[in-house]
Amino acid sequence: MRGLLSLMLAIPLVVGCGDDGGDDKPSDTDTAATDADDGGSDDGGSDDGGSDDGGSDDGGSDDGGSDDGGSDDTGTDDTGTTDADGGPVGTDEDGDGVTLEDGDCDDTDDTVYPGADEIWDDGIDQDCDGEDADTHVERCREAVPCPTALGDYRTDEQWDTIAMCSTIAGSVAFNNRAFPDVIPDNCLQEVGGDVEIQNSSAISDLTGLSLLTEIGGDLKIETNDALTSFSLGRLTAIAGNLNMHTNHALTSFSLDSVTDAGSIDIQSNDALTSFSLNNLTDVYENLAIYENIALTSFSLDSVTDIGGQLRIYSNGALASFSLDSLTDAGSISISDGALTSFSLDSLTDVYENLAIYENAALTSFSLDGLTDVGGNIDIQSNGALTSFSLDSLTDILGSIGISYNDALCQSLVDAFIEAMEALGISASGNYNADC
Ligand SMILES: [Ca+2]
Ligand SMILES: [Ca+2]
Ligand SMILES: [Ca+2]
Ligand SMILES: [Ca+2]
Repeated sequence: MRGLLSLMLAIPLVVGCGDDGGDDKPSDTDTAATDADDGGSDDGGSDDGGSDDGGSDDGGSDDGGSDDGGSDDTGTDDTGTTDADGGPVGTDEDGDGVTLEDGDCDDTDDTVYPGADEIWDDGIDQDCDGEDADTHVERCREAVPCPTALGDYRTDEQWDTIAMCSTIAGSVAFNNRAFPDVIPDNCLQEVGGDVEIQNSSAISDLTGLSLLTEIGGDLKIETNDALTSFSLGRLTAIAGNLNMHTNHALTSFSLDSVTDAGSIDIQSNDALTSFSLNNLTDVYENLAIYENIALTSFSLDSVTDIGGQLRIYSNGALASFSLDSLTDAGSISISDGALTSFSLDSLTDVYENLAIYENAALTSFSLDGLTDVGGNIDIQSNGALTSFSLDSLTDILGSIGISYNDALCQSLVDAFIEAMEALGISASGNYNADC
């Protein structure tokens, strides 16, 4: 029955460009060196690429009883003759007097070894104690939790009062400020309420907040005309919403330790070309990405669940996106004029509606893992669409409507409707191409 449900013209559906053939995530980002599944066999525990390399684990640390330094293996030989950097086990390859096995944390750099002189604030751990020496971190070693009563912080004087606070229970706001051009370094790690950075014309980065690990409320970064990029690499939790909008100079941001958030709204950042939320797995409410006119692609390939709406629309230049681990979403709406492909290869369930409409450049799509839709499926006004496939669809509470797709043959729509009706699914399709 699966074949009957495909709707195709001469162009065959190709799911996931760049699939490396044997693995379970056909995304264009996976490679044999980094993916959990290389070459179609199992490297989650014992076997890599079909040839066993020692009987233990080459997923991360120790291969065949000979430690390769805690990093990944080279894919060649880790049975006791080659270590992580490709040289023989037990040799001091950079000549600094210490081998990997004896604790050289970078055996390709002779300025890095246990006991080496640490250079401050360069991002490199020279003395192999596990971290770079960081003035900001060092100054905040004496920081203390501050009481709830301190409340919100909006002026220089208020910021001075929290300079040595490691946690506060209230919100912090840095709004409506022309100066200074950076948020002062502070020691905040946990903020119980919101963190707001809004309407500030001079702030160019957020390094002053770089120690933040948890936000109990929302993170709002809105209408800041000079903010060009930022990274909050320690931030793991945003209990409320992430709102990023109308930052006209913002070209990129990364929040790579954040694992979950309430809603995420990325909107009207005119210069945004990339963002990175590489560890985000759960969005409890909505994920919306819209009207970011310079954004050409994005991937959120760790996201597995979106409790509310997924909405991608009106970005204008967005040619592709992928959410390849997403299995469940409340509803999905995709409407973007430059979109030529999208990848939702793990999607099985949409609890309410699925709408794909007014994607003028989209020629085909496949949602072959989708089995259940709690509402309607609407495929409408996609002017270039010639094929799609919904090969696993078995259960729809609402109906399927396919209309005003000017390049999609009505005869194929009719065949699709017939196949749906044979499954007891209500479907209709009108005003498609007469071919
Ligand atoms: Ca060495
Ligand atoms: Ca070294
Ligand atoms: Ca250093
Ligand atoms: Ca160090």
